[in-house]
Amino acid sequence: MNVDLLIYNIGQLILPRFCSTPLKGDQLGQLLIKENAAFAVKDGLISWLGNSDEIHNFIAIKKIDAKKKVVSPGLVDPHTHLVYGGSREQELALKQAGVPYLEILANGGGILSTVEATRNTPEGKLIEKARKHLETMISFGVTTLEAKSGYGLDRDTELKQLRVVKKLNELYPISIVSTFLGPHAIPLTYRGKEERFLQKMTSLLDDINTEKLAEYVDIFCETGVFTIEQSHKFLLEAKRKGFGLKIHADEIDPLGGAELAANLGATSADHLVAISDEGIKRLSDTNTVAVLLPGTTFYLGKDQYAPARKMIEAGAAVALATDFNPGSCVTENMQLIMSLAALKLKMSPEEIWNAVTINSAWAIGQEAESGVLDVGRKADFVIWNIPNYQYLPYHFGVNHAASVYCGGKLIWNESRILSD
Ligand code: IZC
Ligand code: ZN
Repeated sequence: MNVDLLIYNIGQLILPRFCSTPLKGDQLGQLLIKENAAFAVKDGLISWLGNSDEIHNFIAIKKIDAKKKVVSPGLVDPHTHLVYGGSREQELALKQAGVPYLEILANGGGILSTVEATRNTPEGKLIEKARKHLETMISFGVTTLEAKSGYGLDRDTELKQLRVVKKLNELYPISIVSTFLGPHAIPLTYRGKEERFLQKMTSLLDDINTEKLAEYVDIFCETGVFTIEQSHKFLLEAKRKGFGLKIHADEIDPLGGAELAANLGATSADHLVAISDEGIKRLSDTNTVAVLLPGTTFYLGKDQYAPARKMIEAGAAVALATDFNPGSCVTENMQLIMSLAALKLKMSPEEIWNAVTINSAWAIGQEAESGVLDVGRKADFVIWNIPNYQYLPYHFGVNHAASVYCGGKLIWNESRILSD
């Protein structure tokens, strides 16, 4: 049989399971590991998957000896604020002095300072900057991700950010799911006129639909930002217009964002550090994915992490993401998030691999395309420099990716530094 690519001698092939719903409860801890595996790729898709000793039937244009390494699906990062201007390193000293994140924002800093910088950065420069961050993400094994707007808070800049994501999607073979996060903060000029600001952001939905600039909407539902009632109103209107729903929920205060997400059939509820027991129960009753962001809790210097074990045991579908952004989690590294999930969320290696592949794909509606290696699926995969799948969360803070493939094509390789 003629194929484009044959990869063989795989020590452990990580095979997250595709079910009709995101993986919940005990299912999250089940991961199929196939030893001495091989698979073939034709026209960008996996055309065969089996044992390494069956490969003599194939004539391949290219053959890769995996040398007993671990291979997994490409990682999926379902929550990033990829596109922004400037940076906020001067806020680190404020954080060290104990000024809370929401206080920095209330004083016109934080998100609002990035808004200022993003408004002042031309589209071309935003593209160049986002490309660097995106390439770093890819180098850590990501082949599918989500990217939010939310640093414009006005029509032109929100659309500019979304157009940058569209452009990045054209420039790279990876998939970027676009989310409109217009209600990310209240501009100083709209203080006391929050309803008017929300109306203004809602009025952009038709333009975004017409230009096909986003599949999802999101809102920062938090004390001093948007209330539950405002979030409900915005999300409901977006749902009516055909958008999928996401929500920054219960990160700092338990406002009931998880319950709202479940009630509205949101695709995901994200953060959930302060989720209530009722919120956990409501999520468990639905397929709304709980996207946990332990990098943010770590970066904000907090001791209390999202109650991942409680959520998994209650039967909620859990996924993991970086939350890459210039304020509360400045890292593109999904592997670091996997280590934090082990150390801080007490998730098992099996749960973690499922949470960064198939469940994170569900969290952005990509479950039919990403997060699983199987015949007929897109050949997005990573070859890892690790002896077994448990090793990755254990050895933290470095890059274990040896090479990253998207649609059967090599898109990143560790040897790029040592040009041969
Ligand atoms: O720029 O601080 N939490 N939004 C909500 C963020 C963090 C991003 C930021
Ligand atoms: Zn976020």
